[in-house]
Amino acid sequence: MVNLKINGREVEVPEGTTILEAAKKLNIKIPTLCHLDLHDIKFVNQSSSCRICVVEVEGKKNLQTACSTAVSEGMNIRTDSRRAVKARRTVLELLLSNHPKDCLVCAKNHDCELQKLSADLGIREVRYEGEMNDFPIDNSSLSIVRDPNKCILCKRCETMCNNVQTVHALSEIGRGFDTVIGTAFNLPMHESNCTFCGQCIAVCPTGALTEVNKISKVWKEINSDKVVVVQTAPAIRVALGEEFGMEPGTQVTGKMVSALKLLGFDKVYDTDFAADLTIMEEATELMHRLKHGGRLPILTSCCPGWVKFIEHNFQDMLDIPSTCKSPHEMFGTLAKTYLAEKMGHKPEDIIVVSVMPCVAKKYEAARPELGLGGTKAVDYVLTTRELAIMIKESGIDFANLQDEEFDNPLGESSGASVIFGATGGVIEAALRTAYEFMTGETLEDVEFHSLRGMDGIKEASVTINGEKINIAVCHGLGNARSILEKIQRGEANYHAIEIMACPGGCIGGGGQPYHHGDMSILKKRMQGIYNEDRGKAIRKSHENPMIKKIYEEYIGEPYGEKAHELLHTRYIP
Ligand code: HC1
Ligand code: SF4
Repeated sequence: MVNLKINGREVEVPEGTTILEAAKKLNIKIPTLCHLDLHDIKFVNQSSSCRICVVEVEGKKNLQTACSTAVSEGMNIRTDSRRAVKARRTVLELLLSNHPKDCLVCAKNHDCELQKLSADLGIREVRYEGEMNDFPIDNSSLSIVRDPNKCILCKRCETMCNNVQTVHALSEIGRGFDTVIGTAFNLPMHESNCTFCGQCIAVCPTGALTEVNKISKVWKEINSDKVVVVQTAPAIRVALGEEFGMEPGTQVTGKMVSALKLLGFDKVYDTDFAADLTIMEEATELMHRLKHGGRLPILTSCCPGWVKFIEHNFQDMLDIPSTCKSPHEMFGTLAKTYLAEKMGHKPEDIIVVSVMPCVAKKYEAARPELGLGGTKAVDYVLTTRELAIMIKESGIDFANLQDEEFDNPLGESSGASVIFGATGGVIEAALRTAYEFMTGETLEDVEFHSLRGMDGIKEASVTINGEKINIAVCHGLGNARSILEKIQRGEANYHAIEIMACPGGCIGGGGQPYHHGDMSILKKRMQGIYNEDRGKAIRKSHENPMIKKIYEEYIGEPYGEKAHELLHTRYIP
């Protein structure tokens, strides 16, 4: 252990602790911008590039960065000396001198850490006026807008993309004043190897990385003659409340439905219904592969960031993901076929809007192989944050709304579909159904706790009909890479693997309310998801009466001919 003094107070901490961490123990807050420690997923951005956290250390001529300087025995530190505070303010003013000051109209207004720090440090003027960068804005992709002029070179996105996701889409380019964080050869995002997972957006402290905004397009459709139907993903119902001051994990499903009806959507449906459908197809596909010696392991295919990752990086393995479309795409397909027929509309008269916790879904919706002839199955994707803006813009008092129910027939769902939103949930939901399909027996205990939680890779075995089925779950693309490499080396013996691009699964998606590095928020959302499952009368996808009905009325057999035509897809090397 190491003993030291901070601001005159003594503290004892383990060797290797940084000054920043030691100060936290004394409830002394040292401001940071570049630093981010998401220890639950072993992500630390310690680039020490912003220099905001400088402190005075007795005996050292220069100020030291608290985030990257380890404590030593007998250290005497002042975080609050005039010299340290003045230096911090100067660093901030220099950052602001080359920052577009369009906070009022910036997508990160109220969520920007640079803006908050300026307020916290009482900055009222920027004393330095000088040259400003004038980089082009990259809005080439369907998911992400990159504005290098707002980048403060903190490198959080670079660490997230390279170290956590192992995609290596972003890195520092150029020198000095002209430095930008960009793609290889500074290519537009849509020409790069970016998977559009959006995790760089989730950790960007400013408005340098944001989602492509579709709000005005959706308003236009709502106010047109078209029938505009909306579907909501499992993970948004435990996070949307945060935008209205509620605790993370609060279940706002009923209020969300009310709000969507007040916004003017003609019908409000649930992606969870389609998640149940996905389970019917995926569980049957697994059984088919087991019975007919098909290629194993089967990989879940509902996460578009993950699908893009495997398409880019493991082209020899494109025959192992399940061929199931993602639930919101299945929903879009059924909305423009089954529902259109039922409602007596032409497919082109129906507009499908998906509200998702994800920015990759925006890109996924435009994939041509997921379309229906000339029309897209899903026309627009909004993130949880965009929906919150629409609700605020309309003056809806969200917190005090009465609960309302989803419309039917595509609005009823089981608890199995809700847990899709948390890492491990898709495979847990599939097991609930596969077990009963394969054994013909009732699965009494539907909760598979070994598949839950924030561990990067989770494993479990389930014995079904005397056969041991080995399952793995991973979240975060770096974990996906290591498991796929294990399969390539022939060292893995799994039958089924769930893979989600975002740490935590969809609850931690790039379109969710910003967590600002507080991982307890993800855990609370996860808890909210499991609570919602526990509160459902039906907790197995195949027991959802609306699912039974749609197979009887329209689709026929799970994994049958019509199911293939409507609900399955292919992957593109
Ligand atoms: Fe997800 Fe899915 S769970 S991918 O994470 O399979 O986005 O919430 O909607 O489609 O159901 C996201 C969440 C979501 C799909 C489902
Ligand atoms: Fe990297 Fe994901 Fe951001 Fe693309 S969206 S740059 S893959 S972190």
